[in-house]
Amino acid sequence: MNTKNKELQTWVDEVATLTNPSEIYWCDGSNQEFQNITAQMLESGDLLKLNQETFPNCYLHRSDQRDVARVEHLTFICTSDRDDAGPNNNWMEPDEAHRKLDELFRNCMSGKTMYIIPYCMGPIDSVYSRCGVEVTDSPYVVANMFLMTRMGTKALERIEAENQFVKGMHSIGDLNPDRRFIMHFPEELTIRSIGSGYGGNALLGKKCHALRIASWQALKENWLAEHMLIVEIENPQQEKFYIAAAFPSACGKTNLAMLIPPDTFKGWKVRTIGDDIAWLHMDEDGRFWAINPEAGYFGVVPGTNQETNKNAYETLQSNAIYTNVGITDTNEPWWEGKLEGKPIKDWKGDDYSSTDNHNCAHPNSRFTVSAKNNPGYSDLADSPSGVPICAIIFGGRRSELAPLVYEAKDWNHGVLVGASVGSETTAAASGDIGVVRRDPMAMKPFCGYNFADYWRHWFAFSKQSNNLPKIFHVNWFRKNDQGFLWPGFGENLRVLDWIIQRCQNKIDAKETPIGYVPMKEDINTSGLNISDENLNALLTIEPDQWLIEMNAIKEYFNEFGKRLPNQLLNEHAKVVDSLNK
Ligand code: OXD
Ligand code: MN
Repeated sequence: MNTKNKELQTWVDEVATLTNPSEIYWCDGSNQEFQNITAQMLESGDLLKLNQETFPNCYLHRSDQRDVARVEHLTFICTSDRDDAGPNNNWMEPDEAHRKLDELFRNCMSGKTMYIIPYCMGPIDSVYSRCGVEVTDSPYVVANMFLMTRMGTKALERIEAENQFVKGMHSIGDLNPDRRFIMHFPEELTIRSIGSGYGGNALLGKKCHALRIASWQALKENWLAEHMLIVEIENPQQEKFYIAAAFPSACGKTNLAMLIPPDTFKGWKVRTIGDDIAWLHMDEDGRFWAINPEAGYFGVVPGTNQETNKNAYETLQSNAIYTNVGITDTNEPWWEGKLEGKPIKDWKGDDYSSTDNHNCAHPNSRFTVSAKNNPGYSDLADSPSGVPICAIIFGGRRSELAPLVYEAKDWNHGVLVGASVGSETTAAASGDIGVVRRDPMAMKPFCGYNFADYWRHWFAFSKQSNNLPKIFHVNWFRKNDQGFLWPGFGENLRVLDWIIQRCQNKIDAKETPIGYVPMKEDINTSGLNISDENLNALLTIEPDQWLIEMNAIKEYFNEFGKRLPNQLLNEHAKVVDSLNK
């Protein structure tokens, strides 16, 4: 017996019988264990040492070339009733899914070690945290889970005390995309993933547990599990504000969470609570408190440098695992957007020269680091009660239409704003890039149940509280022929400043059919080189264009048929009426 928890022991025994490993190893989460795993991966070639003088304890992992992103077409929600998964998910009948997976998992670990990773999503002592156990045959997964979660003995103790955990079974299988599945069984609190070692498919605590399974649990238990960063902003008066923001993958969540204030914002401080996932619970006064269930970052590397994101850049100077970046002549990691170094090998390990016309790092190359590496880490990321949220922001990557920022008229209108998010696709998932698709609340790939029920769940909070956060929509990605209209990165604090002042009821705004838009003079542009023309374009609403957009949104909502909450259609109709006037 390796655990006092009978259910866990029985399940581990069953998995071992099916997968037939030559060894079973229970992870304790110690530094020594991490070092042992790293040493073993260096020996097997799974990890390569980077320049240890300039990048201490940094390693490079080159993945299988067909395994570089999330695979949404192979990701399934297996509920007994197909409608519970909804048109937003791929669905398979649970028994059929288990049969298929049993065949794929049979003997898949023979000759290998099976690692048992007990983990806790959220601070160990928070009532909001939830535990899980991931069984895997991948040492890379163990090393990444060590950086990304609170794992090992403490988590196991909590599981033994609580007697509840999510069961996650993972094997890299043969990495053949034809035998790759990421399956979720929310009714059984079970995840089964095979055929991929990529973070989003293989680190089961992250997308699979903390979003897909947790969103299902949140529906049943009246909370929210969201694809949101959480950022702490302190103004010169030392008042602190906590904002949660949902953007689709690779649209700048990590950058916003680690923002560096522009020079003209003297006395402002920005600290990170989380960069990808927020769990929100309502207190007795109707305020939402958020915890970050994760303990590390799995961030997109390309574009990161001292100027775009100094904190992220510093965060990945030590104790980082890089996946699919290139290397320089001095054995340092290299990626597009890095300001120094001479790249000589690309992410595949092939010779590379800067005159080559392909990328050196994969566009979805990643870094994994502990959150504590971040110079802007907020201690409150470990607070069991979380932080009180004053504003929720939705956003997408839209080169046209969506203004820089607008505020929803109230919570229910904000649910429409979130449900209507559209964004151009990125390299974080396999498939076409740059195509606008609906990504409600940035949860399209991550909501573990029918979006129609999800939106109803969101609406229900308006009846429970008069103290809800204000809801906003931002777009950093508007373009004209010359490029981006807004400089983004640290300058985004100018928009957060406006949002905070709106939360404090300090300033007015212009009412438009789609929501409240800033008066031009209320966006602090001091020290910013932006033309009046661009600022006007960023803050102007084009009713004709918006009517086309609202039509497209309605068509999308219609896919959800009778299950769609009427409230969503009412909110939609209100905006359309107002645009028609
Ligand atoms: C991520 C993603 O890795 O959203 O966070 O794909
Ligand atoms: Mn994400």
